[in-house]
Amino acid sequence: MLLLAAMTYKTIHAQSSEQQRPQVPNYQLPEVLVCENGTTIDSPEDWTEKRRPEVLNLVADHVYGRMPEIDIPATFRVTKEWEVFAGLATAREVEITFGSQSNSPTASLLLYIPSASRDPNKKSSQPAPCFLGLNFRGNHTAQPDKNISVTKSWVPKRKNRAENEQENQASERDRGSAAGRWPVEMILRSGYAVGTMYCGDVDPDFDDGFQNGIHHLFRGPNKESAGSSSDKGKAWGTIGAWAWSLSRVADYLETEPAIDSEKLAVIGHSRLGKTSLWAGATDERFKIVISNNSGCGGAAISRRRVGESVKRINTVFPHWFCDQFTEYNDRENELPIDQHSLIALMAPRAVYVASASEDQWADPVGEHESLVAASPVFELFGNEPVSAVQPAANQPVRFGRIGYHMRAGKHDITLYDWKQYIAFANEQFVSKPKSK
Ligand code: GTR
Repeated sequence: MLLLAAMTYKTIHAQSSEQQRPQVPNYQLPEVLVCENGTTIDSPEDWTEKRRPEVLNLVADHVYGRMPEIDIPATFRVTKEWEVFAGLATAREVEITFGSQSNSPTASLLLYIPSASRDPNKKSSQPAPCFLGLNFRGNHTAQPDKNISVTKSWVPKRKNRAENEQENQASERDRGSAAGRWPVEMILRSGYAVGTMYCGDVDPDFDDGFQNGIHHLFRGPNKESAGSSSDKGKAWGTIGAWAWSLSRVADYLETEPAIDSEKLAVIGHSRLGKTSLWAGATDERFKIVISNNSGCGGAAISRRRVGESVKRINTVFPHWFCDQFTEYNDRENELPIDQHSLIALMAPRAVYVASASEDQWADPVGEHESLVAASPVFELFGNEPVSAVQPAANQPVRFGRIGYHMRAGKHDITLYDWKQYIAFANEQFVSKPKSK
């Protein structure tokens, strides 16, 4: 099923941008500031204490699934360290072991730390703020650097594989293939650390009934809090597992003195943009949350049914969300929340959503609308309102803690996108605009 999805993906994106705009059904978004008991929230305190926990639970129960309440510890081991870009930074590989069983899964974090942030001779050296995001096919795809280990985990098949390559195994051939998506040197020169980890090290991206990846750690007679037995429809899916792993990386970053763990920005593209949003919602240590072309089940309003629909995503990717989400196939209006509710969970931290003009599959209008609809929550904290007018392509806009742009072009994350994220992070982290 996944292979089919991968093969048809490009075609779908291209077709949907050529097709006529589909009719958007009539819909009304659930009121983000109205509590389940009908009271309207009008103070930051009431949002934080009363409404936010409700919204978080609703988004978990109806979209991504509940994260297990069991505390599975992660342990960290630096396995490799080397200099990159003529001493500009240190690259480091950290093996993260989830749990303490003999078959505990491990993932490899690739972390770049600017040398300026760890120079023992410079009294002035400051810990660096850090971008963190998962990648699609292994850390070795992020840079053409022979030192980066090639993942041994399952990877999606590539079209036109060489004959001697094993199916679903990463190979040298892919080294640096995603370097355009990870402009590491530019990020470092801007004064940021950057970390990435392969999502498939945590949970392979196919529907296997959660037999592999980290899910099995949460099973067993005394481990029902994964929701697997008592409340099956609400058990977490793969996006939940990926988001959980980003929090374990944040645990590690908190132990690293060269990283400023008060300045973590979580970022992701497409399915991993859905993941960064859910990670930002569930873990408030992420002070900036960035969604790049995340679309359906990410930043886009589900009720609009433009591009990818809830039914389509649940059918092609049955493992991403909780089973309860399938209840809304063709019945989006019955969702007690919509994706603007997810965006609202970031307040009063900073959130940036980006679309691409030719990516109608991810519904740029719906991605923008979720910011507009979440704005009243940020406004409670003194943020300026988000304009309802969608900006033209390549016209980034900022409204205090909220940023948006629609890049001209296709579904992707590019240098242009990263430049906007860095400019936004500079504003949020360096000049630190204060909320009321
Ligand atoms: C597509 C899927 C999208 C998006 C994308 C990606 O096939 O329909 O929701 O997540 O994959 O992750 O590249």
